[in-house]
Amino acid sequence: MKVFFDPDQLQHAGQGELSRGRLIPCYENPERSRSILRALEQGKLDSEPPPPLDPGFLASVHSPDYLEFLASAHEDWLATGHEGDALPFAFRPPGDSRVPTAIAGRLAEYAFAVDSPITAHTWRAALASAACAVAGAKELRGSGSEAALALSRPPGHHASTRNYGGYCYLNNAALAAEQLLQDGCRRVAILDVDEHHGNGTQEIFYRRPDVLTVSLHADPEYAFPYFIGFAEECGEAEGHGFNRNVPLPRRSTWTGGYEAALVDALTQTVVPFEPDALVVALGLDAYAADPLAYLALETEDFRALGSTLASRCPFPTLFVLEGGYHVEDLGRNLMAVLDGWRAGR
Ligand code: Q9C
Ligand code: ZN
Repeated sequence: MKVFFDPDQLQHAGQGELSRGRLIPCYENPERSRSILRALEQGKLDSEPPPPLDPGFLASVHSPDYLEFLASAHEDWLATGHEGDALPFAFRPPGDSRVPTAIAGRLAEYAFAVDSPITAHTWRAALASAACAVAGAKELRGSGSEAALALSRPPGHHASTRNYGGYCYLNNAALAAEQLLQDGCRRVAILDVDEHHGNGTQEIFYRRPDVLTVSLHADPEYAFPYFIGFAEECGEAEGHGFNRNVPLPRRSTWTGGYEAALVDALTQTVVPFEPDALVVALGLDAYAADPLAYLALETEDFRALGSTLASRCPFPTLFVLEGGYHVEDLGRNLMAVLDGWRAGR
């Protein structure tokens, strides 16, 4: 299985985030990648850097004003007398329609959460992260590979057309899906198993029938991103019927609901869609010991998740890394999914 990773991704390292009323070191940090690289090495899997992205391709998912903002946000932040990481401290009051020009206002315009620092290296890392996902997509189509893995970091599934947050800036899985369509797929399914709802991915494809979006996640009734990810959101207009949300109760385990929900989503929604390729937005934060855990999967459950996907979804499959914040066990949990997947094929 080809694995894509670019060392530029290690350069995105925010100073801190707010958690439960305190400023703490960022959960989404470069050690996550290092944990995975160590596990790959032990499993004798090599990674390779992706070719650079065609910058115009980003516009297949994101709006030009948003891309321009991201590319210069940190420079603009420094140029106006700020220091450290660019972070929003205001949000649009309901009803106000003006688009701000000052950088502090533009951060408020484009951020939907305050958890995602923009550093001097964020743009370059986000580009490299997206490039991994796009290279993985090309690998499925170009080489006819059965599977590929994009070690995308920063993650992507919370980023929508023109908003960032939840540690995500560019929607890597959405860009991969667009690349798959461009390379001849008629239909692409995105299955999101990160424990948080993939709000960005849902929004991007909400009115389209060519990309099916299915997300299993902690119920937004109690979990981030709070406003979206409910079962009644089914898609709109032509996209009606092509979005499915499966919100799960707090601390759901594999045998206590997760497996049944996954099998149902695969057999009732993903497989009948007959996609030409499957993109798995692979978050590992449903791990019971994850510092952000709402759900309660164990390492062997990730193996079962991999084999369930492999046996029930006979489609070329691209794994795109999303969340997962238990740094020490992250690599092991990722390898469990891959081992399970190989065993299940
Ligand atoms: N300080 C992904 O897993 N913020 N994003 C938590 C706690 C939201 C997670 C705040 C978590 C977003 C890709
Ligand atoms: Zn997550």
